[in-house]
Amino acid sequence: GATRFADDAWLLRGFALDRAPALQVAIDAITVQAPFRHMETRRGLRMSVAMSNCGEVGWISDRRGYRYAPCDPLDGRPWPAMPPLFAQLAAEAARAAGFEGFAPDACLINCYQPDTRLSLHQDRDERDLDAPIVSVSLGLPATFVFGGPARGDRVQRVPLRHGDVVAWGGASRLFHHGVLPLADGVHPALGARRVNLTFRKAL
Ligand code: MD3
Ligand code: FE
Repeated sequence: GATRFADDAWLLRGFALDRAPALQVAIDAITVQAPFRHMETRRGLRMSVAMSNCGEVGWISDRRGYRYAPCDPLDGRPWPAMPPLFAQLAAEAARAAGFEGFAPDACLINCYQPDTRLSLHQDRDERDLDAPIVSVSLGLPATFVFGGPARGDRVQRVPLRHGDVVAWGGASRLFHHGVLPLADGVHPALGARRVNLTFRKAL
């Protein structure tokens, strides 16, 4: 079932579990074309999360800042297409959380290794802030931190495991969030890493 952990923020425990092997095959195919890489921030810091994308546009960061781009900057080719399996899962999860008609055009693929973290931030580079965001966790467990509209708001910690799906919309869409440093471990299917798919309507 779906658990609400904030206004318009829903945790769907194990929602993607039966599709995890197929998702993994698709992720492997995408990251042969568009390998995981550590992007640079505007300030020149290397992000500890390694990233790739599929879909019409992909999220990128470099010395010019953050944005969505139609092509992979590593080779100038379009990002791999979003597999129907991905788009279907994202739409189903959004519907289960009460967001009807979600059609993502971008999927950011984040790869965490032990010690990798994602510091508290907001996602505000998307044109349509009314569309929800859906995220799928695979591999090692992580602690998701979820705050509020202001950076200093108190945070809740949500443990995310292999196969969990979270959907955010409405009020919580612009809330601050992050991921605590990944603990050491080896996942039976994915090895020593966590892979997170984040589905967005960016255009
Ligand atoms: C909550 N990724 O890529 S899940 C990100 O686990 C990101 O890799 C995390 O935050 C991860 O930007 C968290 C996805 C997520 C994405 C957007 C959100 C959670 C969100 C926007 C608002 C609230
Ligand atoms: Fe985010």
